[in-house]
Amino acid sequence: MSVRARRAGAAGIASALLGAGAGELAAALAAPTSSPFAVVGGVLVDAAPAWAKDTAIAWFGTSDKTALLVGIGIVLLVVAALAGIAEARWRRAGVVAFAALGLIVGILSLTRSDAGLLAWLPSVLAGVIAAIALRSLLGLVRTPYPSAGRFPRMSVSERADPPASLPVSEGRADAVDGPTRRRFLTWTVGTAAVGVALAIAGTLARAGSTAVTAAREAIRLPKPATPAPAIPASASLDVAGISPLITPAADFYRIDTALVVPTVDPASWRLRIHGLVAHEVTLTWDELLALPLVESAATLSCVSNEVGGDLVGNAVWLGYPIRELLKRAVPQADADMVLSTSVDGFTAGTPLQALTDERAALLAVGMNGAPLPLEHGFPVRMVVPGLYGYVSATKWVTELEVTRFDRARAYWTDRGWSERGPIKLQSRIDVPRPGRDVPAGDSVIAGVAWQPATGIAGVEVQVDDGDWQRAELATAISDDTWVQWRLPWPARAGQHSIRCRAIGGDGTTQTDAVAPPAPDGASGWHTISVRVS
Ligand SMILES: Nc1nc2c(c(=O)[nH]1)N[C@H]1C(S)=C(S)[C@@H](COP(=O)(O)O)O[C@H]1N2
Ligand SMILES: [Mo]
Repeated sequence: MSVRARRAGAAGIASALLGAGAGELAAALAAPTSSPFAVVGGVLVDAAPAWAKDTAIAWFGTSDKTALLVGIGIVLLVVAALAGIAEARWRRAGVVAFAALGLIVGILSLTRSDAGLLAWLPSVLAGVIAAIALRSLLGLVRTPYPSAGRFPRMSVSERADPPASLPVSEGRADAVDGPTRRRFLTWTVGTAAVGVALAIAGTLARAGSTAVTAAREAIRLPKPATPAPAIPASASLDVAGISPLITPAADFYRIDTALVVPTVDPASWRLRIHGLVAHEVTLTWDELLALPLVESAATLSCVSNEVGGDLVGNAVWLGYPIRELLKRAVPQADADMVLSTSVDGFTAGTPLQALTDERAALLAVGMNGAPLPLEHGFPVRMVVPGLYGYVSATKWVTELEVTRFDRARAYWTDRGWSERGPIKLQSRIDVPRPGRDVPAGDSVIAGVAWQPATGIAGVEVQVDDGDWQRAELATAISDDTWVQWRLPWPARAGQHSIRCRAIGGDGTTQTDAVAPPAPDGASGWHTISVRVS
C-alpha cells in the first residue's frame, strides 16, 4: 500500500471516529435510544433469525451486545479507511460515502419503535462531521500544486491529485514536505482523539444520574398486602459454590434486544389493556402502587439457556396479579393470548390461561425488595412462573393486547421460536465446577433443579457408570422456584463423569433426549467431567 493510501485510510478512520464520537454525544444529550451504534445494532438484532441469536449467546453469553457493538465498530473502521482511500483517489467519493452513511442510519433511526422526533439527528450529524473532517484532513496533504486546494471547484485536469488512472510515481504522490506531514499527523491523531473523547463524554452523560435513575432512587415501594412466606433456613444448603437460593439482582442474567437500556419515567408510565375485551383498562404508576401488591418468588429462565447454562435466576418479585387486571377488562370467550408490548417495541405472546389461572403471574414493580433495576424492566415488567422469558417476561411493559394465537405473533415467534414456551424440567450441577480438579476424599456434588409452576420432587445423580443416587433436596420455597440439592461424594482419584436429572412435581423424570435451545428450549442431562487427585 502506498504511503498516500495509508495516509488517506488513516484520515478516513480519524474522521469516522470524530463523527461517531459526536453522534454518541448528540444521542446521549438529545435522543438516548438513537445512538448510531444502537440503531445499526438494533436493526441487525431485529433482522437476525433464531439461530443467529442463539449462536451469539452461545459464543458471547450475556456479552452478546458488547460483541455486536464491537463488530459494528470494526466494520465501521474498515469502511472508513476505504472511504478515506476513495476520497484521495476520486474527490468527494469518501465525503459522499460518509454523508450517505449518516443519512441512511438517520433514516433507519426513524423506523425504530422507540424513535423520538430527533432520532435522525445523531447519525446525520455524525455523517456530516465525518465528511467535513475527511475533506479537511486530506486537504492538508493535497499539495503537489501548492495553491490548488484553495479552489473549491476544479476540473479533472486541474485536480491537485493526479488521476488514479495515470501511473503515479510513489515519490511524487507522497511528496509532501516534512512540516506538512507533521501537520497532517498532528491533525489526524487529534481528530481521532477528540472523537474518542466525545464518545466517552457521551457514555458518561448517558450512564450518569439520569432523571429516571433519580426517580428510581426516590421510590419507596409499598409493603406487600400478601407477603411471600418466610423462607425457611432449610431452603439453603450449606455448600460452597452452590447457586444462592435468591439471585442478587446484580448477578441476575440479562437478556433483551435493547442495545440502550430504555429509560421510562414512572410518572409518565401507562399500561393499556385492550383488544378482545369488554372494557379497556389503563393504569398509571400511582394507581398500580395503590393496589394490594403480592410478593412471590419465581425462577426465570431464558429459552436460550443451554443445559448447564447460567441464563436462569431466582428472585422475589413484588407486583400485582395480572389475573386481577384481566378480570377488570373481561376478555372475550374466544381470546387465548395476551400480546404484551414494551416501550422499545419488543413483544411477547403469553397464553391467556397462564395469566388467569391461580399462578402468581405478576405485573412486577419490585425485585428482591427494591424497585426493578433499569436493565430488568424498570418501572414495570411481567413475570409469569413456568414460562420462558421470551413468551412472558416483557420488561418496560406498556401494553397488553388480549388477542388470539391465530391472529398475532410476537417478537421471537416471528423469528422461528415456538409459540408456546413452557420452561422445561431442568437441573444443573454447580459443584464441583466442570473442569476443576477435586481433592480426593469426602466431597460433595450439588446444584439446583427447577420447573417453575410444577415444582421439583427429587434429583438423582450418577457418577460414571454407577447407580443413580437420590440427592438430598433442600426445602422448596414454592413450586415456582428452583430447589437446591446435594449428594455426599467419596471422590476417588481419577477422571470422573457426573450427571444429574430432576424429577418434576408431577412425577416426570427429566428427559435425556438432547435438544438445542431453538425452537423451544434445550433438554438433556447436565454432565460434567472432573479430575480427582
Ligand atoms: N422489552 C423486552 N423484554 C424482554 C426481552 C426483550 O428483549 N425486551 N427479552 C425477554 C427474554 S428472551 C428473557 S429471557 C427475559 C430476561 O429477563 P431478565 O433480563 O430480567 O433476566 O426478558 C424478556 N423480556
Ligand atoms: Mo430469553
